[in-house]
Amino acid sequence: MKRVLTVQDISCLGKCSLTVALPVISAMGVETVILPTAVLSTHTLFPGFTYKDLSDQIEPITAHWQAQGAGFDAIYTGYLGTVTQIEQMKDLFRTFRTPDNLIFIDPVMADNGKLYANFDEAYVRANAGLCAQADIIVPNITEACLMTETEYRTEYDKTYIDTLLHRLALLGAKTVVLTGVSFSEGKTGVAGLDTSSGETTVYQNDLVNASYHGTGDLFSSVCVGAMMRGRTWPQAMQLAADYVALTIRATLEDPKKPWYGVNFEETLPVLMEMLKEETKA
Ligand code: PXL
Repeated sequence: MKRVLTVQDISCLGKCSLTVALPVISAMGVETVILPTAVLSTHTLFPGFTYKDLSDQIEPITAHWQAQGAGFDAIYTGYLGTVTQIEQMKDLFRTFRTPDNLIFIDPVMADNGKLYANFDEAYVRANAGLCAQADIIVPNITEACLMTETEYRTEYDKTYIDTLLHRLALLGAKTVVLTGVSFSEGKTGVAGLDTSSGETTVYQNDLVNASYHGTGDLFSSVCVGAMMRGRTWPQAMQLAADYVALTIRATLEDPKKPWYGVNFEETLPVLMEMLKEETKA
């Protein structure tokens, strides 16, 4: 069984970061080791959230793992709270990177043209620096614009996305995937660039007209899980995009849906079927 280390916060209530990554990657048949960077009462879209920084735990926890000879087939970082923690990730990569493992970075910090609470320009620059260390990065368009100092647009064409992908590639990751990319009305999806071949891959599915918190974390978790289960990155991003879309659809049908996240718990059995189907194909 493959083993993933995922590093992100615990938002106790809110269906995002570790409360998504741990159940989803585990359900995909991949051991999931967690390193919580902070404990929050809720994610930062709730007013008045509490925040306990766990930066001082990162070094002793990883030192203990090292002493136990632990290793990881992938390291997946998501929401990190501070510039200090971004710097700590560089040390963590130095310690646990091997010639074969996958460094997957989701530079979670912004959406819809805006930074999340508590983040600033220094945080953006630090995240851009961290992306240099990745095998694969999966920013949304807002995060990509911030890191590449590109004007954020809600209406764009293929040239704009192509330019963004190539600017992201200059940050240094091997594969760059942009999420939330729509090339026609009623569609949304992802666009990726493999920097070694120069090949671009686009995947579009039907747009579900609702925006939900935590769907980026769901997308990344499914991508990492699928890659650990032997999928290529284009196969993984396609599976993840399809699964996120069907989960948003299922959530919309729930009369008691929460405002703060999607009902992935309800659709995990479908994800299991999708994984089986792909294995047969
Ligand atoms: O889903 C991304 C995310 C993760 N963790 C925390 C957040 C957010 C987005 O706002 O606030 C604490």
